Amino acid sequence: MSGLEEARGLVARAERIAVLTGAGVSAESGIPTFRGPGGLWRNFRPEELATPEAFRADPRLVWEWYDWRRGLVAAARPNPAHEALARLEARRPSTVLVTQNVDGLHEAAGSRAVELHGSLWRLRCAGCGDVGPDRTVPLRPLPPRCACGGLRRPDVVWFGEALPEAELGRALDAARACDLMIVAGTSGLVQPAASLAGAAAARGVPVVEVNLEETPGSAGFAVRLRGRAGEILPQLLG
Ligand code: BJW
Ligand code: ZN
Repeated sequence: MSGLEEARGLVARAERIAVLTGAGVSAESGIPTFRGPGGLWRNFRPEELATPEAFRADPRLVWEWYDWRRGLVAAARPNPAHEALARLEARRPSTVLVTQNVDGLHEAAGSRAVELHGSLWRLRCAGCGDVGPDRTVPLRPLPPRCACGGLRRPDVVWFGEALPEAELGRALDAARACDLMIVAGTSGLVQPAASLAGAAAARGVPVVEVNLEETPGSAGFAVRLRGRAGEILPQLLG
């Protein structure tokens, strides 16, 4: 039996599926992943830009990166991976889709994803904490300011910052309650998101990984499907 057939059997038998997605799921929409080829922007690594320290030191530089990414995403469309997951959710309402992505493409495909790392499309004032939607592309002037005079930042989770409590709670509940987990397009390097699949696997729950390559967690997963999420997920989920 091929890995794909085995995984399709797991999906057919599962009653509560949890899905964790990462940047690889949006790669086929033309959005660069963080690590690996194309993950660099002007020779900076994401770890050098996605931090509160980087924002304090040079808010304009950090905003130029986010403004560039907002432009890419605004011109992008959900791909067959997002669409297959949205169909799964519609067919099986017990499915919980958790994403590390901040691009909103799951939502654009019709999903109600739990956004663990926030959203590119909300701004938060670093001064007064006011949060609001903003889809302006390009955003000018950079960095944008709040009426209170404080700097606005993207409402995303940077390294060293806590994940939003409600979303993390829902993701942990899903990892504890699921009887199948699908992990797609994530390197599994960033915590605490990466630990969700390990937690499910430790309970004996089968984990199906969809990725172009091996990841540090691969060895503990029941089925490993190598290839593009936009090709594999539609075959896996029907
Ligand atoms: C395809 C494909 C195709 C490509 N088809 N596949 C425990 C141990 C060690 C460290 C820590 C720990 N706990 C916490 C930490 C520190 C840190 C961390 O994890 N560091 C590690 C790097 C070592 N974590 C944090 O700081 C987190 N905060 C925290 O824990 O706070 C604690 C706290 C509590 C209370 C008070 C205060 C603090 C926060 C992490 C935030 C991460 N933020 C970012 C940026 C978000 C905003 C933005 O987008 O700009 O999130 S970093 C970046 O990485 C982004 C992503 O969501 C995240 C994960 O990346 P992802 O999605 O996996 O992408 P890639 O590029 O890594 O991988 C793509 C994969 O796709 C690859 O495998 C490809 O092969 C594959 N692929 N094309 C299928 N077509
Ligand atoms: Zn403010």
